[in-house]
Amino acid sequence: MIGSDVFQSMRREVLASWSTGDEVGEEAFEYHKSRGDYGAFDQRLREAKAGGRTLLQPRGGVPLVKQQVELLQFLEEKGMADLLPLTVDSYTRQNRYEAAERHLKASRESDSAQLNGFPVVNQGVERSRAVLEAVSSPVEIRHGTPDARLLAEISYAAGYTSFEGGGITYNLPYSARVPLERSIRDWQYVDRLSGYYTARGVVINRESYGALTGILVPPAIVVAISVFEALLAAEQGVTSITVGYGQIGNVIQDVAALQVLESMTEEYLSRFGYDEVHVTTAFHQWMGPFPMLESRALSLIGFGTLTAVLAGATKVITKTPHEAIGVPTKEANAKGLLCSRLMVETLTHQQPLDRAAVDREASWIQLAARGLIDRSLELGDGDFANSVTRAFEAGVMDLPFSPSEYANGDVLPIRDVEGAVRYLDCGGLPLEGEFLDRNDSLVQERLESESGLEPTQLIERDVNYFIEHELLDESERLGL
Ligand code: 8ZB
Repeated sequence: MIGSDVFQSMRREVLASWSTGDEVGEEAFEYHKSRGDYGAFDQRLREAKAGGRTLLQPRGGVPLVKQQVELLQFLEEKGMADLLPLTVDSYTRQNRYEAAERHLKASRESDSAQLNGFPVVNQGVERSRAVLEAVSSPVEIRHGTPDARLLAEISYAAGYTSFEGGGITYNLPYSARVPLERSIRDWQYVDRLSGYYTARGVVINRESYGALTGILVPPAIVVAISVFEALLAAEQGVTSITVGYGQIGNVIQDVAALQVLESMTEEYLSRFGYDEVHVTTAFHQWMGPFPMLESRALSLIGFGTLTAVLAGATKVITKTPHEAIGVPTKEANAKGLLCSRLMVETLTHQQPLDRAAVDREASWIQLAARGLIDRSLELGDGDFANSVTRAFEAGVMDLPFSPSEYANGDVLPIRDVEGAVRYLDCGGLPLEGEFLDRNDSLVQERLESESGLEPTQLIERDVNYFIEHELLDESERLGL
């Protein structure tokens, strides 16, 4: 854990990096207590998990307070969201506060959205509080920021008690040239800050962005990365951790993956003595290319929720029928929520799956993930941050389709005939023996089933899994 003196001197530096940093101080704790919020987000997650219920959470962010309030109230009242988001704009994610300021000003002058999210740092503590105070559900800060130190400071001071991201999952899918070593260090600060609030009675929920690059990420890779982000967070005093997973589209594999994600995160936390950490799961509806056609988009949204409920996910991050187009209107956003809600209402407490098939798939994922994690731990000489940086350097950990220089990108995923993700090439991942034998025969079966196509064409088809139909049928793009 970062030592107390070092941490306090780091804080002074971070808070001095933009004017609104001045608004952060001791008063923050008084504020949380005055609202009676000692970790409302964590509380809601705990209740859901204990009751075997799956919560629904949309994304959503616009630059101005008034519109952000309208959006969140709409999602809460009309969309019946259980948990709310505050999605932060892209300039803030890049620490470009001057650019965010210009566009915030332009948004105010034109009374329209000139940013793709709410610029928490520029808006500062008071205005960020006004958003939180206008709704009754807990709100999470969602973004995609390799260096989120100041963003976390302003967010926690403003009263928010859940914060997405991590040193691996908010770097590798988002940045080309940010060294892992640096993003991990900056996120250790965020986790330390979260632990500091937690120790003072305000539990901060930290969510890892397990959807990663969004498409065809082999489950074992998601599990290994999530376990390390959980360990890194726990090491800094975080006690509420949500691990995430992005839908692949094969129900058995998705259910197995989410269950392994949860159980292995708990297992490794406990192995290193972090028994007090409470683990919950987030299931992301399909993060890849989305249908343009509303009927197909809603079907895919429902399919994702169905899978999440069968998997026992604590929450689902919902998509909208505008996904293929851009930032959704509040009405489209509510449609995604209501479409999802039907699945939650209907399927909770049903278990129509072939349990033996789920367990078989789960044990393969576990075997592979364990190989990645244990080999990485060996490389780190007892330091989790070193484990991760060295593992990615060596290719023992890897991420397909990452824009980052710090992931080799040697792993090539491909679907098997049932749509589950396998390895066409497993790069430097330490996978061997029966795991590879089974993998290779499933891949071979797929290659033979579509023998007219090159492997790269098959992968392209796998990425476009849910829009293939539209690519073929021109009429569907006409908005029918
Ligand atoms: C990596 C996350 C991407 C997803 C959505 C995208 C996509 C981004 C906003 C938003 C609602 C926003 N997203 N910014 N959704 N409001 N300001 O995050 O559409 O689904």
